[in-house]
Amino acid sequence: MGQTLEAVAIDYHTENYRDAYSRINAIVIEGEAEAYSNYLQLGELLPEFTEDFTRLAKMEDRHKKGFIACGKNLKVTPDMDFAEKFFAELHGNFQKAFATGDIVTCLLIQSLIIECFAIAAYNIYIPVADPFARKITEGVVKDEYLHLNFGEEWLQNHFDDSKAALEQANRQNLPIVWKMLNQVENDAKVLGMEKEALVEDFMIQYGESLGKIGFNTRDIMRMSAMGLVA
Ligand code: Y39
Ligand code: FE
Ligand code: FE
Ligand code: FE
Repeated sequence: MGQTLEAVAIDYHTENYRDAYSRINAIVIEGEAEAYSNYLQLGELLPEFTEDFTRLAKMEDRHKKGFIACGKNLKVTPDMDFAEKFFAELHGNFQKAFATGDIVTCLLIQSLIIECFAIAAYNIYIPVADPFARKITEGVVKDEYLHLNFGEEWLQNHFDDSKAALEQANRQNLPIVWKMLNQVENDAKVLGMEKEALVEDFMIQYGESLGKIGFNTRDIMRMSAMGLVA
């Protein structure tokens, strides 16, 4: 018998799939909710851009609603306690930075790290998603590129004054992302998403962003490897 090359069909209705989905879906819902409030807070820190940030925040709120619908469609109850803990460390660092008016760290956490994490996750998810979630996620990921772009542009325009703070914030926050990824590695795999693919997509996106902002290749290598362990 000759082997045929075709995608392995995923059964979206198994207990195993729905259990994993209850955590991944919750993470995405919580992430979108936090992104909403992060952008409103960024709008407070940068009054000349309040309108822009409010627009981005509204998109995040729409994303959250879309992903809530994806969970409902699969009759999954999102595990929001898990998701809140999942984001706690990054969320805490954003709040600390906000409290001291540290715009650069807030932008690095939300607009670079979290947006690149979202772009990687959504791009890897789309080909293996159920048809309903695929459609929603395709719409969402387009917005995430706009969000990433907005942060990149501000940081590019303030690169000389932000460089040191960006390096420090990267050193503090990038290792948290790798820990987060390890926590969901198994659940992601159940959904058809490989950790290696997620890391690769994140690295490409994040590295490209650092380059656009003004870092050289050597900086990018050093910064994106920060805290990465196997
Ligand atoms: O800007 C945004 O909309 C980001 C909040 C959303 C982040 C979603 C985080 C996705 C991580 C999923 C990990 C699955 C393996
Ligand atoms: Fe079905
Ligand atoms: Fe979003
Ligand atoms: Fe976003």
